Amino acid sequence: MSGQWTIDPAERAALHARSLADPDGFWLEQARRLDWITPPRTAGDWSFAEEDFHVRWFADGTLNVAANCLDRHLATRADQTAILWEPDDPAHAPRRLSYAELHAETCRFANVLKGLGAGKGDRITIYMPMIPEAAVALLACARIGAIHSVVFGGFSADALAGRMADCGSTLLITADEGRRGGKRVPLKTCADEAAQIYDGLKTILVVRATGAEVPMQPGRDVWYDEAVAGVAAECPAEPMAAEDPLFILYTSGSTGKPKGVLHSSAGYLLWAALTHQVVFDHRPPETYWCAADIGWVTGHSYIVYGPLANGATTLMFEGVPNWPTPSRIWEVVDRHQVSILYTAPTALRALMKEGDGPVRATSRASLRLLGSVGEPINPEAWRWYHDVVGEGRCPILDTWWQTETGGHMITPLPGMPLKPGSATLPFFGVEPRLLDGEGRTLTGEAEGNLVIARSWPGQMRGVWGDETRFFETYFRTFPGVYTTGDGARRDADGYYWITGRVDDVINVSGHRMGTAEVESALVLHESVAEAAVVGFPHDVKGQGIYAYVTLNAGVEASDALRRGLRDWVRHEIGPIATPDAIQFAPGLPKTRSGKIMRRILRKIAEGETGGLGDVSTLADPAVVEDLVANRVG
Ligand code: 6R9
Repeated sequence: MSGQWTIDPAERAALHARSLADPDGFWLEQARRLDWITPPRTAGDWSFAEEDFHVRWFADGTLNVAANCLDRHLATRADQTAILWEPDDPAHAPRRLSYAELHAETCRFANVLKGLGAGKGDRITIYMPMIPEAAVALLACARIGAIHSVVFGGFSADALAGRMADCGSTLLITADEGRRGGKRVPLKTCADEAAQIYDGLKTILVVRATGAEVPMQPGRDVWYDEAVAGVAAECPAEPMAAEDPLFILYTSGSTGKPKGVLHSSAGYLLWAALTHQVVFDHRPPETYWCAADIGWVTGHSYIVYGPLANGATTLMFEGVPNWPTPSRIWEVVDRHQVSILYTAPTALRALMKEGDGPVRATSRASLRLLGSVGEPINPEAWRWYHDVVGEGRCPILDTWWQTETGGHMITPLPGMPLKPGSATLPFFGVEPRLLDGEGRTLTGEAEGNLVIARSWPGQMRGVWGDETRFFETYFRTFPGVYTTGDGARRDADGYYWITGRVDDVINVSGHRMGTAEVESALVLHESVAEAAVVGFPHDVKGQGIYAYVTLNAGVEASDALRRGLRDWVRHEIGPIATPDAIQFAPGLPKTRSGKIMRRILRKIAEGETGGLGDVSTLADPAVVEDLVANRVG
């Protein structure tokens, strides 16, 4: 160890260079971080070329992910807290599960799943609040080799049903209710509604979280606490091939239907564990807190798999950062002496609005490192995080990555010189490139499409149920490289600055939302003829959702209808998809071939009505004048 941090900038550069020059040596060495049943002799085996497209890592190795997160720690840290749970209501008591307890609980849960007929390769959907049983459910699936598909608890019954149908889940794990910011989330009610829509569901396993009375359908619904009574706390971990799928996670893309991103067992776990260890310079048994939800990839990699593989004490928070007071997040830091905090810019911007008082009212002396994820962090929020929250003492780790990448890709390591708003440099094994619109590689200082020129162990392995979609979505536009969908700029020091999505995906409060998904929901409404959705800058959410809606003939535009449409989208997808602005538009700007000109719609939503650019290809230029005149702002 040199100085305060484990890896200094010179070592970082040397390790990165080696990871690219000798990938097999580097990755086989790193693979020793995991506990293998059969250690691999091969590292990466991949080709991004269309005729020979494949991605495999450590393919001859076998292991079990849950055993890596639990069993191997029992000899050294059985009594250390594995999961430290902070409830929504600060008046309620926190819960602590030691590694021994988490192991026993996972085994019991796994045995219950087996008792319900689940096994290797089955898809199990998890729709849970942020309680320890959610993590236990993930680990229990991993233990028996079932593939979990977590659906964020804020998604609607429709969204839940669609995701279960897509991957053919017959078993759903949920809870009676969840708690968030003093409110109740009716999970079981939504699950019942989803079961009405998707009839392939055979069993709903219900964890008692709040104790609310919920209807139970005999023959289909099972209380977890009843099923687990008397069940053994030992369950052998299923040996899995490195490439066996660990989970599916649905994410939004440019098309209307979310895709089931499929991750592997070994490559994914190694990526989550290595990045968690190196980027956060993690030192157990210090308390580490990733304030995401388990429903997103950040929760998978950095609440559950990475930290537990590394023997961390991982804090799991049921609530929201600003309830019951705007000091809550900092109070939790003090209460549990958190060393590493990992959160999203949208949360920071919301808290920043409350001023420095709620932060200064707390100590935060335990903090050592501060992480950021989910969207570009604006320099103002970066400085506030650094100067006010961290009192200038903690490096800010602005980690750029995606559901598809499994873990961090472009990120600082502690000790490196930082620049507010830059995700800095690529992680080990990552080879970013910037391409212009024609696919030409840009060198030196440049701005363009961010692509990754080689495979890495944490890369997604496919889109569930669609053999060609993985290649078509990520490798068709620019042959031979992985297209991220993000734009980036590289400065004179080689630092990367992510500029945001270049496709039809918008980033609302750090959550990905496909514009086409919101449009599909809107046009399902009986009053709507056509809809076009774009993002616009929003001072807290990063981007807001702006919807242009053309009504059916004879339907009158009104504020009541506007509210109705917002509720409709909430019901169809979930609250995160609620449009911030709805503009009724008699017509949309289209080319003569009928293609909606989103560039123009984006400009109008952004309020940049002065420079609309070339509108000469429009079928009816008068449409634009009407849109500008009736902009909702
Ligand atoms: C981990 C996660 C991925 C998209 C990604 C990009 C944006 C994430 C970022 C960032 C700038 C960062 N994004 N981290 N942009 N700086 N540090 O968020 O996954 O939900 O799949 O979103 O989020 O646009 O393409 P996911």
